[in-house]
Amino acid sequence: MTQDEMKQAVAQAAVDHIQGRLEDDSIIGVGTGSTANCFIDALAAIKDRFAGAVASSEATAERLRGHGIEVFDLNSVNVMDFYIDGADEFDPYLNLVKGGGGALTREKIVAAVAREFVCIVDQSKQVDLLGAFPLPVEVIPMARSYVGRQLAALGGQPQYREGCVTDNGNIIIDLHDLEILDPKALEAQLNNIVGVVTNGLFARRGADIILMGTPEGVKTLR
Ligand code: ABF
Repeated sequence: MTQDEMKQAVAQAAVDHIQGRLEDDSIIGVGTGSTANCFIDALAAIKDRFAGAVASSEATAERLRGHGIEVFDLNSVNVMDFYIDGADEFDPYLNLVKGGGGALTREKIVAAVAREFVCIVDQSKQVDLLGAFPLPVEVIPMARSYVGRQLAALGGQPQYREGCVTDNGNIIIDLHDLEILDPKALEAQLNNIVGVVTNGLFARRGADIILMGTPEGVKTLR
């Protein structure tokens, strides 16, 4: 099974996971990235079974609309049963690193609203300890140098992501070479640096369930 086939398999598994619990007025939170794109394509087959979606990025909104799925502003949504999104890394406690695609802030906001966060990944994302994937930090542009110095003081190697402007008009600094021993504490610590908008650790609100694509089929981790 190729990596793309594993992504398609977990995308379909996510549709199977939610479809029995959808109502006509359900709104689904939808993430960003190639695995989330597979989910959007699979979701299109049941688009008449729910009201629409909230998108975590402009790219996702465009893909949803391309399938004829209505995209709602999050501020008009009170209840969201599911958020479905990929990840760059996950550990045995379902803590995640996200934001390789640059959409971390909107992803974290939509995930916060959802009752259940269903994370869809292929097995390449599974790690014992987070941190091999550079941790993305979204930063207000004028704070770039200051935040970079603060991140270096934590022991990692901050690297400005050249040419990347987020959907919110901010920049990304990727923090390399940091072993993340306490994801919840680091998530809070990073958020306390002035100029940081958010960071790619999803530990305080990690995944509720992970659907992982493997060559033997989709595994469910809770
Ligand atoms: C988003 O897409 C992310 O937060 C993560 O950066 C990325 C994973 O992408 P892919 O599914 O393409 O590996 O979910």
